[in-house]
Amino acid sequence: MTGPELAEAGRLLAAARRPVVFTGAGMSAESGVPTFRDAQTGLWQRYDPQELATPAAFRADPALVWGWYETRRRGVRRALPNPGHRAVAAIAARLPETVVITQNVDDLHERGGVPAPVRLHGSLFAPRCSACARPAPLPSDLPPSADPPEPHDGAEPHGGAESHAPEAHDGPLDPPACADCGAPVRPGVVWFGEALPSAALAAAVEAASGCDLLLTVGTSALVHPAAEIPLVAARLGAPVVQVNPVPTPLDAICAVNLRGPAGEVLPALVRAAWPDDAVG
Ligand code: BV8
Ligand code: ZN
Repeated sequence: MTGPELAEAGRLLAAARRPVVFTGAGMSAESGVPTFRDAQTGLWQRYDPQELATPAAFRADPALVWGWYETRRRGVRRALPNPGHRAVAAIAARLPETVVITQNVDDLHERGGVPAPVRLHGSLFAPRCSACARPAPLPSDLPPSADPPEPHDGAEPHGGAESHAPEAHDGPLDPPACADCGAPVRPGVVWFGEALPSAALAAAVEAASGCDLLLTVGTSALVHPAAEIPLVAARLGAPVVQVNPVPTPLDAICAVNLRGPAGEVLPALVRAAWPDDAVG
């Protein structure tokens, strides 16, 4: 990616001191993690993610919902951060006041070099009791028979049964019982209809209110209140730069819209801002 938009976005990034990087599912698409818009695979294609990701669905069929999250968690475990994740880490390394805010429940920002992103919607790696909220251990990842997993480097998922061990578990799975009260363990994510973690939401609003640039990457900006974070920054006069292959409701508030995949655009943006600091 080249051109005047990239040069302008590079200029804004180079001038920034307190940037916010706000990410959605598109950030991890090139790592092989399906976005919410992407069609589900296998058994799950029968279900709407927004229906499965609810307290009601878990109450109605805990094994179905737990199985879905276990399939997603195993998929993420096989995924690797892509050059976009590494470029975000490079921005944070160069500008220590950078705040990374994510809607994603994968751990690819951390594995990509951003130790503590603000997690608005929780994590696939923090199960807890659905009754007493006691943190629960992560289930062991591999059934005794499975071959060791092959790392997934952002290319399209490999073919062949053994590299798809998650599929072997692709289905309903009874959630473990809480060691304290025996209630079913649930994934540590925020479901539709549930409040966001107040500390994370407060940290996100504070960062967006004080930033001098907001970079929004790979989000359709349809889920609230997360989708309001870029609006907070724009309302307070910070330039907003969007990275997304397609237009979104945020286009109108953006100083620059970079139309392309995060894994290609973000490294190019870092090079445009700091030519002497090539990444990826
Ligand atoms: C709540 C965790 C109340 C679980 C998630 C105001 C208006 C309208 C509706 C509401 C409103 N306020 C509240 C609501 C209801 C609801 C909501 O927003 N509904 C929407 C659907 C209309 N919000 C809630 O329920 C929230 N809770 O309001 O509680 C309350 C308050 C107080 C007290 C009690 C209760 C909770 C919302 C959080 C739900 N949990 N995730 C899980 O993951 O299973 S949301 C989940 O979906 C993700 O975390 C993310 O936020 C969202 C998906 O959006 P994106 O990340 O943007 O991904 P998407 O697939 O949509 O788009 C991908 C984009 O990437 C695309 O634009 C694509 O073009 C682009 N792309 C693709 N490839 C690439 C790329 N970009 C760059 N590079 C690429 N390679
Ligand atoms: Zn419990």
